[in-house]
Amino acid sequence: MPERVFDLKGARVWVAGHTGMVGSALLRRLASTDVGEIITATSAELDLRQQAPTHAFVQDQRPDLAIIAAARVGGIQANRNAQGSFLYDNLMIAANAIEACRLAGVSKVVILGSSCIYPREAPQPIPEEALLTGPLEPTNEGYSVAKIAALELAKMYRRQFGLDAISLMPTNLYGPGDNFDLETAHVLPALLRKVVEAAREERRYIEVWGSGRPRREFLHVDDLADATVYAIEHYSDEQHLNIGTGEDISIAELARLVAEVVGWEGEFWFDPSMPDGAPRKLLDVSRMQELGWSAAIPLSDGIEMVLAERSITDGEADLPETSSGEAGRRRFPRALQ
Ligand code: GFB
Repeated sequence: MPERVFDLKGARVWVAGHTGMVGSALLRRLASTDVGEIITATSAELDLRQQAPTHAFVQDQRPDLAIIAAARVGGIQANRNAQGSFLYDNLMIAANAIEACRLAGVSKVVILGSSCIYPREAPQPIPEEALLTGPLEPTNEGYSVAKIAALELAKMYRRQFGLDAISLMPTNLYGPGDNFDLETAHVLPALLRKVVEAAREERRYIEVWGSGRPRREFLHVDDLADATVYAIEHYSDEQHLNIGTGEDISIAELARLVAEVVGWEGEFWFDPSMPDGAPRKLLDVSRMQELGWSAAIPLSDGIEMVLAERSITDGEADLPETSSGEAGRRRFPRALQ
């Protein structure tokens, strides 16, 4: 195991975006470490798109470690329909948060991106070096450009100001607290909801967008949270790191797997009028493996874990409440209460 480069013991940790799927997984994971204090603010308390309140918050709270898990996220259709908002919101969140951390002297900053930063036709599996080597996938160009800008800002602030910022690029995520709204969800929660509802209503068919041929890699968000803590403790460099499982599956195969886990035996209708998006996005995860970390949750187990969530099995599938986790000593800033 590589040497420890950051000690979480007693650290004051700001998790930006703690109510989201990634942020709440981070709170669950951090609860089993010996961090000193977890600092959070909801988006109603602190709008990270606003520079002055973001800078004031970080100056006031003075975290030792900041994990920037706040983002505007969504599936292929949400991205395609709101490219400008995905670019603006994510750009502002990243710029304000990173600059605020630099000004407040935060010891370590973690930037979370996405595998969609890579060119549409990147070699597979995609090595980190493929960044900025070709045109992006058009359905999520706004989101990708914002995430590329964030990782470049982190890299340049490391070079110019010595900020210890690391950037992690997870593949497609799923898990508890996911978005199950069919218009804006990613494929896995969307298919899970469609199959659960078809089983409940004894329907024989469900609709799957696109051709079913694109391939995707799916990482359980608890694995991402574990990788994040591992990278915080063991990594400090400007090179961004891919986080994934190293395995992918076609959308048609995913639909069959979800049906199998749910125990539904119907058929799939593919809708070619809906976009396929990138043909494939399998990450090369050798850098993280060499550092000593690998994903632990197999896809079928992960789907079962999500299925066990009350929210999609109790008949109230739309937009389940995101959990803010049980991270123990959380403290809301007095001024924002
Ligand atoms: O997960 P998804 O929305 O995002 O879609 P991307 C993945 C694939 O699943 C696409 C197909 O080929 C979709 O056409 N698909 C089939 C479905 N049925 C459905 C369905 O019911 N709902 C959805 N959503 N898809 C997003 C990016 O791309 O992934 C973001 O737009 C981000 O920027 C995120 O990177 C991780 O993998 O295509």
